[in-house]
Amino acid sequence: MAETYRKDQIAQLILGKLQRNFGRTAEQATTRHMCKACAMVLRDIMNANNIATDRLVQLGQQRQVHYLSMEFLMGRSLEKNAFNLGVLKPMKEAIRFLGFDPGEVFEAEPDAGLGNGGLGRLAACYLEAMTTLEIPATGYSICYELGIFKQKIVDGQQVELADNWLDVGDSWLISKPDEVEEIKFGGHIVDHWEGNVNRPEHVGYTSVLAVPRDMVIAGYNTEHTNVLRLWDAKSPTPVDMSLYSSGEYLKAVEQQAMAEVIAKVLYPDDNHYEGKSLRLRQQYFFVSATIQSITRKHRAQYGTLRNFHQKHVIQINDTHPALVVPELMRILLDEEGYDWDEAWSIVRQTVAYTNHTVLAEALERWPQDLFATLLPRIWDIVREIARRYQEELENHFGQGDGRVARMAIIWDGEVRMANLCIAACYAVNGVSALHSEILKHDVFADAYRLEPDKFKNVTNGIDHRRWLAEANPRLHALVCECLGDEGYLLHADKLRELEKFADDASVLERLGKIKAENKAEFAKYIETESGILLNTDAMFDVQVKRLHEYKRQLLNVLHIIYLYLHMKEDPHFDFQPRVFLFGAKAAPGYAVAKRIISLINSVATTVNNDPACKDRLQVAFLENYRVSLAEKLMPASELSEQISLAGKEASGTGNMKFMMNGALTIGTLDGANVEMHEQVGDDNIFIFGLTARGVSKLRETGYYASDYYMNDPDLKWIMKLLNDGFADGQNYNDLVRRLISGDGCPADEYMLLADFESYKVAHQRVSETYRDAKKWNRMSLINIARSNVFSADRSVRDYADIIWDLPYRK
Ligand code: 26Q
Repeated sequence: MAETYRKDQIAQLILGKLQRNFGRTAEQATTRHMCKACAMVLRDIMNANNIATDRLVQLGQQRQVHYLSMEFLMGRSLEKNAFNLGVLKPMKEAIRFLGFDPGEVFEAEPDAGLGNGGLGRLAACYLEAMTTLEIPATGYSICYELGIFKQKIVDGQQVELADNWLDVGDSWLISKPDEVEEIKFGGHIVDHWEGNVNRPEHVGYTSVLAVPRDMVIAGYNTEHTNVLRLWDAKSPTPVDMSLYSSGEYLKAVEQQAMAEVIAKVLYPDDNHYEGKSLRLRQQYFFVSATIQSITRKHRAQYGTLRNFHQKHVIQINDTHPALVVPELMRILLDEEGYDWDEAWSIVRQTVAYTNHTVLAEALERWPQDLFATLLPRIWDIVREIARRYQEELENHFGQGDGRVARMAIIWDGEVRMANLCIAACYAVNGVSALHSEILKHDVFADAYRLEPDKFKNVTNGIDHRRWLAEANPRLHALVCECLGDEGYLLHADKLRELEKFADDASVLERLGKIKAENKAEFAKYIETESGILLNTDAMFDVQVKRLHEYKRQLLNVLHIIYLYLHMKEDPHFDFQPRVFLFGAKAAPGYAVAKRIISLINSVATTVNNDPACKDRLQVAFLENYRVSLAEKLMPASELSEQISLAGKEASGTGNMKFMMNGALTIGTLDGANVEMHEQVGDDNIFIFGLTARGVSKLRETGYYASDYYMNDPDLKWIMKLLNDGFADGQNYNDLVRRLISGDGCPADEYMLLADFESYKVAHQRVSETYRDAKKWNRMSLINIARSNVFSADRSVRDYADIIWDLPYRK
């Protein structure tokens, strides 16, 4: 770093911000003022770095990455940016010097919750890693006024509250009104033929303006910066009564309404597609603004778009930004006047697609009528892409072949976004080894046979600076002491050297002590926030993630009920004390998921108030699980529940955060769990349940959940309690029906009953192991040491090597 700051300099800068922006001295300032002032100080430093970075990238004419995602789940930035800029220590001292507590100032920052879960958090980790690796990259998304809802639990049920993050969060943003783009919706296309060249004209459309609000991203120990460009929606015309007679008045009202609603709120559906017109408008809005902005800058620098693919790679985060394909075509055809083949060739060398899910209900299939009405020119282009692709497929496979129908881009009145991406992108990747294999041999098997080289794997990773060094300072200190320096921050592979201490009794003891201290700190936080007293002598057994049936929180609950029933019946039931912690948001429209939240709370009420469970069994539902809560929880966790039905979880990234913080995993061979298992071996992880292949076979031969129920007295006992109801008077016979008889759909779709026995046995192994603290800590250390491969730096290097063909900092 060229410039470092001392405490007194930072204090001066903060005082200046307080005075100029809020007209206050430090004595008059609130914690919130202080938080905003600190953010502004760092933003100035980063802006200066950003101007320098921009100049260098332009001069070097380097190839750039554009990472398009409907979600960036950034969380908080103040402590993170200070850490990366190397000013955390002096900034904390300055805050203290000005009479504030740094911890309280950091807590005053709201999470930037511009995402649902895994896919959004991944984008945030990758932006950090790309910056640290000095790759010229820009993230693009929407500046949602309301991020993911805040969750409250009232009488055991989820209630959603609006998340107004911008109040403090906008201290990080800088508006660039001069870089505004115009986005056109609706209307229709008039063809103008010049000889045999068509010049389509878009008429009668409604405009929305896209205004950039840029968030500068700091990398660790580098002056390189990148930008997250969040597009805000504005109306182009003020509503003016004097326009009434000209017929322009209604148009203006329409434009204003259209503009105001587009950037209003993030759709809270995770892994679930709903064909809402507003969602499609959001997608086109941010994609069109982004492509216009990139091509405008490119044209200004090079005077042509003919070399566009040599200077840019566009990575799309699932199919949500798939409209880049027809939008880039539109610009090359209609604005540059290129012919179809040249335009198509540029697009095909520029765009790469990452798939994040194999769940059928998450695949985007837009009704073609909606498409045609909302985006008439884009619809024309997609139709032509689809027509040519289909012709190609028919030439290859023959007409009427089932494969042509399966691979079609437009079929049965719907536009299939995944097929559009497969046709147009030069690379398609899955997010874990298992998931990438499933894409090749199952979901996209036809396309794989056609173009096998297009299919790649890049296993997900996490920002280990945030999730280890910053979130778990005690563990960070121990790691640095063992390794001799902080080198692992830039070279995660150095974590492997920790293994030299696998049999060092004093290191193992300290590891145990750190976990105990982190548990105590977390328990204190929960007590202040919610009044719940956690038993810190018991093992912290944690499942935190979005609530989804395939993730099987319900399997965890069935097992807890099993423990409870046995403990009540037999006071001598041999049992290792546990605290079961849950955290999960349910999509507001996902009724079954909400029922499962309610069940967890009913079980918690029952168990926690039963004297038979005192000091042995406790259940807690943590309200409003989010990035900043995860940062407190991961360091305190001992057992990580990763229990999805094999083949369903594309990767998982929470699993990696737990591992890096020394929790042991109980899990199925799903997603990245498979690679975690490969890293640590059978002895250092608790694997149970069906494999992905086993699941397929069982489905083929016929899966009968009721057989498992009939043959297992424990399952019968558990279901009886669910039917009879809990201490709070709630019963869950709807969930029982879903498991045993199906309730209109196949019974137990996610095969909980098939995996129950094996899960129970794995938990017994967990308990036995936990009794031997030294053994447990040794396993924990091995997990930490071998978590190096799950650093986002490794993932980003993989993207750079395999897909982007770009150099990076060594
Ligand atoms: C699509 C259309 C309309 C409305 C919403 C959506 C939508 C929104 C979010 C569809 C899917 C998502 C989110 C998917 C997601 O988070 N997938 C997760 O991605 C992680 C990062 O790769 C993986 O680790 C997880 O396994 C995967 O579930």
